[in-house]
Formats: sequence, structure tokens, C-alpha cells
Amino acid sequence: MQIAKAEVLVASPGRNFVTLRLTTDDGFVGLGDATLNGRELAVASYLGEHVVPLLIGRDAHQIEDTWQYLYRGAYWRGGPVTMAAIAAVDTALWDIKAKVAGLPLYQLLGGASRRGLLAYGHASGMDLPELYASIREHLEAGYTAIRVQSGIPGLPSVYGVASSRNAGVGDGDPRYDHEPARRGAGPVEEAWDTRAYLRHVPAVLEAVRSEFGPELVLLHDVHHRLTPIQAAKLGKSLEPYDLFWLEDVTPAENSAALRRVREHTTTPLAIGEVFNTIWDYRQLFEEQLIDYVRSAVTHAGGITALRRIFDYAAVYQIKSGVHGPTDVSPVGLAAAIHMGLAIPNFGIQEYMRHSTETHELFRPSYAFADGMLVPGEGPGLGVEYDDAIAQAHPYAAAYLPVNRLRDGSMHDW
Ligand code: KDG
Ligand code: MG
Repeated sequence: MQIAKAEVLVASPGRNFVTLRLTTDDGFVGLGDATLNGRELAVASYLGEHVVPLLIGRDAHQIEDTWQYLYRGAYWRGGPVTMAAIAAVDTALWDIKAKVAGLPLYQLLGGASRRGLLAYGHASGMDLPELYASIREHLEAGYTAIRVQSGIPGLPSVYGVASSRNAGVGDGDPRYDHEPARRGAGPVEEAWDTRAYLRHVPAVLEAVRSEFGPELVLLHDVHHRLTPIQAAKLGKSLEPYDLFWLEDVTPAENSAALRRVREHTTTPLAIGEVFNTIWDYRQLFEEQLIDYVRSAVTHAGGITALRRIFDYAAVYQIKSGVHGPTDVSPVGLAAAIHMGLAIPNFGIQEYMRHSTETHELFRPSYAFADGMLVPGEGPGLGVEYDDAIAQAHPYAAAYLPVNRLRDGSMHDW
């Protein structure tokens, strides 16, 4: 069974998505997500110029060999563009293999290890009343695990706080699919003040814990903004509020920073949404510096590569916590759901519901109910790409914001 056609599809149902569609000579179709938020066309071009010509005529069943061919064969290894492209090929080939077998993909990964995936949503508010309202909406929608992000006094906008007030969680609520990568010719500039953040956040989590009680699973994302000692101080100060995890406390390049954080706090740590390969995790796993792996199928080289990362993590009792913002397409999310159902060391799955337009384009068959995600039971990933809908949503340039400190210097966003 040979790959006969490989198409790179770019569409923007409110936000940009890059999808690879492979078709075999006997008519099986597989989809892979190659979306790199704010740098979408770089992956589309890498795929179109350098990968697609190598795929035509290859045996669609040789997933591992194709992965090695694209990874080793480029000589220039790793990096977000290359690994998103390889991920898309890998995911599409798994989709095809499962369709040929007539099974939902999770069955090829070892079958179901659980009834569903505990999923967390994103609650946010510029102030406490707005944040409480957002948490209540998530509870009403069935979430039992919620990420909490808050406005900071003195800062007009902050990462993770939906730009429209009272952003809802419901299917069909366009405000929920909030897009940190904003359309335009260049990035929006946000202001950041680390001391103001560190003063304010413990009070927010104390208030939320006391308002919503001990049962609710709470998470918080620092988005790579602190130095090691600032992160250690934050982790320690949040211990009384029993977080499920504190995410991305320090910039991802400096693995050793988490040693310092670990020396001071028992708050569980998650990192990895910007990692690309298993080697990025090596020190973190072997020194047991983290508790959860944040890589998405889309950004870590696909199902083949992420499965190896999870197995390596399991050696150290480290669990999955797959990245699932709305910039991972329903194809990437479906792949994560199939993996999460099967792997032994599943922890939690991030789940921001996509917009109605996005669901119309991809028609995913996974479902969310009672705080859990389940994949569909049809063959493959359970996602179908609608070309007619895609035509109505052409690509539009968009950039993630950048951060500047009060003196004008650049800071991690
Ligand atoms: O494109 C950037 C987003 O994927 C990122 O900001 C989302 O940090 C994120 C999260 O935890 O979902
Ligand atoms: Mg994050």
C-alpha cells in the first residue's frame, strides 16, 4: 500500500491550522496536524517543499521507517518546524493504519486502559468575580479540573486571561476559542511585571481554593516567565492550595533551573509544551525534576515519538499532561485522546473546546462528558476534513504577542 497523494492544507476558521492529508493508492486517507501557532507557513513550506516529494510511493505501513527517514535523513535534526512536519506525517500514517485495520486508533496502541481522559479547561478573569464566574461556567459544563489564570493589578492584559469578558465554555460560543495569536502584520506588545505577578497570584489561588473547596483539581500556568529562585518561591507559597501542577515556571531551555525549584517545593511541576524531542526531557526525567510531560503529538514528532517519551517518563513515575490549547487542531487533539486512553501513565489532558467553525471544518468524533474525554469508536483518528468549509476560511497572518518589562526590555511571553 503506497502513499499516492500528499496535500498540505492551510485553513483559518477563526485561527490558522495546517493539516497534512495522505491518500494511499487503494484510497485510504489519513490526517496529521502540523500547526505551529504564529509560524504556520514555515511548517507548510517545509512539508510542501521537502517532505511531500519524499513520501510519494513510500509504503504507508512503514511508520517507524518513515519517521527515522525523515528525522535522521534531514541531517538537521529537531526544532519545532521539522518536528511538527514529521508529526503530521506520522499521525496521518497511524490514522491510515487504523483505518485499514478497521479499528479506532487506541486499539492499535494497546487498547483502552481507562474509561476516559480526565480533562482540564481554562478558567480566567481579570478580577476575582470574573474568575469565579468563569470557574462556575466550567463546573456547569462538567469540568472537574480547571486551570486558573488571573489578571494582575496594573497590567492591562495578561497571558491566559481571555480577552473578552465572561468568555464562555459552551460549544458554539465563539469567545471561548480565544486566540492569543492575533491577526495582523506583527505581534501585539504586552507589558509584564514579575514582582506584581508574584505578589498577586498566591492570593488568587488562596481565594479560589477557599471558595470552591478542597476537591476541585486546580492548575496554573506561569508560561516560562520566572527565574529559578522566583519559581521556587512561588511553588513554596502555593503549597497550601494543593495544585495539581504548576506549569512552565522557568524558560524551557534551562533544565537545571528546575533543580533549584525542586529543592524548595513539593508543588508538582509540568513542562514541555515547547520541547520537540525525547532528548529535551533527559535531564528532567533522570533527575526526576518534573511530574508531568506537556508535549503534544503535534509538536513532539507524532504518536511514534510521544509514545517513546511516555514510556521513558513511566520509568520515573512521571505522567502525561498533554498540551491541548485550541492551537492544536482537532486532528492533534484526537491523536492525544487515543494515546491517553491507551498509555499506562496517563495524568491529565488539557482541553479547550474548539469553536463551532473549527468543528465544522474537522468534524471530530471525540466527546467530552462528566469531566472526561473519549475518542470515537470509528476506524482511525475519527476526524474528517471538509474541503468546502476550508475554502471559506483562507489563511490570515497572525502572531503570538511579545512581552516587554516596564523599562522596555524584552521578556519571555
Ligand atoms: O501557541 C501558544 C499556546 O499553545 C500556549 O500559549 C498555550 O501555554 C499554553 C497552554 O498551556 O495551553
Ligand atoms: Mg502552557
